[in-house]
Amino acid sequence: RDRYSSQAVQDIWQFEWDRKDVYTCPADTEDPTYVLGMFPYTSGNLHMGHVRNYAITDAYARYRRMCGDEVLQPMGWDAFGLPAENAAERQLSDPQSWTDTCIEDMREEMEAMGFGYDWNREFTTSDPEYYQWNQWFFERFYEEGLVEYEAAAVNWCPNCETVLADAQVESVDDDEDDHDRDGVGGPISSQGVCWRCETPVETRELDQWFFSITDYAEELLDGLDDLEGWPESVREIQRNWIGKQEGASVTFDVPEDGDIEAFTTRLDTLYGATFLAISPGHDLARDLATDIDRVDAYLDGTRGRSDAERRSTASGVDTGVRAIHPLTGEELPVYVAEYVLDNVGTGAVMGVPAHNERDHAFASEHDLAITPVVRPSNSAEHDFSATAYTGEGTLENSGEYGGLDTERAREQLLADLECAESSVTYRLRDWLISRQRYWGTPIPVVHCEECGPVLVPEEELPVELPEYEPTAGNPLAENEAFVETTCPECGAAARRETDTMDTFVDSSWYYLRFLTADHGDAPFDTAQADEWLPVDVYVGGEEHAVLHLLYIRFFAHVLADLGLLDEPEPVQRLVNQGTVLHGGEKMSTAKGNVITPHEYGPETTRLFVLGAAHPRQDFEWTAKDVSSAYDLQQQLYDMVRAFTEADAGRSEREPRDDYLDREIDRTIAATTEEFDAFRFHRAISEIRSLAGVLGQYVEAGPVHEAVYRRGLKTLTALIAPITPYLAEELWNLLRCDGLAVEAEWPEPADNVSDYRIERALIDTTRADVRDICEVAGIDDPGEITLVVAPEWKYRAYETVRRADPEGAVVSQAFEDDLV
Ligand code: ANZ
Ligand code: ZN
Repeated sequence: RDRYSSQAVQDIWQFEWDRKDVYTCPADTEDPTYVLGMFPYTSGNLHMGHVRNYAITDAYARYRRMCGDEVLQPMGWDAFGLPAENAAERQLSDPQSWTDTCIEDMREEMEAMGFGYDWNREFTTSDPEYYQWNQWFFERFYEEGLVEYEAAAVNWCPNCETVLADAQVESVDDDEDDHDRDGVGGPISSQGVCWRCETPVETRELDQWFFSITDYAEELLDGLDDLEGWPESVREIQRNWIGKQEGASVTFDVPEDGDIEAFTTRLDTLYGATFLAISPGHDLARDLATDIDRVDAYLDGTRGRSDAERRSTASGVDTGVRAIHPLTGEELPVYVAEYVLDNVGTGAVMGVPAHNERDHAFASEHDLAITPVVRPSNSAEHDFSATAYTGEGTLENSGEYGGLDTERAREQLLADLECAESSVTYRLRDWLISRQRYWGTPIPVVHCEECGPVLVPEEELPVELPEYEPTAGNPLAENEAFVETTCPECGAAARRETDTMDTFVDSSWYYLRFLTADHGDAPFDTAQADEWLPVDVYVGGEEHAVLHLLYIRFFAHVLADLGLLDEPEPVQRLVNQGTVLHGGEKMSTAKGNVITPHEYGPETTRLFVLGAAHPRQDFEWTAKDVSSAYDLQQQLYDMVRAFTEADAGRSEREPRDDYLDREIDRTIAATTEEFDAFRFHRAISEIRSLAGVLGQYVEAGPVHEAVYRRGLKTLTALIAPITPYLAEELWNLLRCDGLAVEAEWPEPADNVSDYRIERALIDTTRADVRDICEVAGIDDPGEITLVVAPEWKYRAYETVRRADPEGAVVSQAFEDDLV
């Protein structure tokens, strides 16, 4: 008998799909179901992670299309960024041609995989037609006061010669390119390594461009509560990343030098403050450095250290300045200390060594007083000279506030004190978008000696990338023709900004470009966006929980405030997919355990990656499971071939035809439920088990022509979203009308309520079924019609319990339904 091979038939079916424009979503469609997979970096070939991502997306899109929805499933290319530039350097080619080659290859691979994209909407982010809108957004954000240009200590990768966002710095033990898997702990960099090349990251001070995402901290936090279609884990990671802290800011009077505002979460410990500490970047520290040499020297010594290093040192310098304690009137020494971070809170802390570990370490180092003011509630003795007590308790040594519990004391002090105001800080930092690299969107700014930074006028956009010239540093900065320009405001000679934008800017709004990909006078058509958004389903790797998925929300919130979008939340339902493992490790070129999608043929791969596990879970690539995915296709193909070649069957009904009809209905109902919930692995087991039942049915004697045919047709339709070429072949063999991928999703008969229970029975082992039949007095185990009849269900349950004393899966499923 013939072997089925998708490679042999894919060209024919692709031609048919094209001819009938199956995947085109016309512009006048009313609110299509927008199904989107995170578009790929053009960094080489499709890898198994892409294939899994897009197989999930495509199966769902195809399922919705068969259900009768208009579907928008586009694809494009995230082409800017380090991967392209580094690869271009390695291969002694320029990023543009290298990117073009990647795109050609990847598009071909996607087509071979049978993904049904609307290619009319394709675009590449490195094309000026796309990135001009990044520049346009930059200018709108600038006008809204959402862009800052600041000298800042930044993470610097000496190998890539670029600044890295905090989240692009990995801790050393992280998996390769699993950057920021958890994201918990906030965007404070650690002594990490570059997420791309694993070189240890250094710190440098540079003038940088930032998007003020912190202005949206509260909104982004609030919005999470309503994102019910997002996994709770992702929402929690975003909450931690935003890191809202409620507390108070306390103003300490500093005679002669004004005052110092300190942020604290523990106002209740105010009586225990024995010193103040300000960060090296604090305005007062910079002022004092001009007068006091030892402060100046100290500041010099702290440059170039990461936040994490700073957090764990007790170094500091007494400025000699004294601040007044607002309650006791005592004079408190003011230190400059590294452990106080520049951009957290107000950059100043009140030091309470008795109740804060870092303050304790600092006080021990500098011989400062440790004054306990909170007694632990469990009244256990605490050795304050050894450690701080950081828990809650009862106030002591705190004047009229003594005896209050800590929470009450915070409220009371806040109400009473003039110098204390309630205050909120966030761990979230502004989004550093500057990159000192060539392959990105040029930041549309000109630096003029007279006028400072000036926006490039809108009519002069895009500022296009000049041709690539390899250099040691940033090719843009070395390119005099690019750099030398005139000031748009005063006409004097000026220098063009040579930083390019973080590639995450490109991906923050690309889903909007797909709506109207050739729109000429705006980034997207606002009316279309209001109709078609939000994205109904967005599928992508779980490692994007913070960076991309926070930026995409930030952009939409800003665009909504600019009046360009109705809805501030871009994505209704988010599906995060887990990792494909091989030999227990993530597949990666570095580990040499990569399996390319084409080693096994497109549909075997699709069936396997969807069948192996729930999308959320990691799974292992095993040869055994792959071959069982192959066998399923062959089994279906053989069944249909045999049917079309055999003599006509019966036309009068037998009881086992009723059973089969019922089994077909049950499979439809269950598979539909599984597709709705993205449980393709369970949908595939349903399909597999119906194929098994059909096999037994054939073996038991002559088939009822119409009933059996319905079984085969149903199988074909149910598997069409997963193996579309195979489905077309079977559909064609069965002489059904039209294309399988455009067929109507099958409907079950009405009375499907008992299906789950019946499923539970059928899922029991063969021995269990025999037991049930024995108890029920049925001779032929093939005739399980009687067993699954509703009136039997309770009795059957009892039987299964006896057959399997553990009762595990079966009784569980029963109990759910019987209650
Ligand atoms: C006084 C105090 C007393 C604090 C106490 C805590 C406990 P965590 O520690 O994560 O809860 N803080 C404020 N600004 C800072 C900065 N720029 N750099 C470093 N530390 C800073 O964060 C809140 C605490 O971090 C704040 O509350 C402050 O120390 C410190 F028994 O103030 B606390
Ligand atoms: Zn000027």
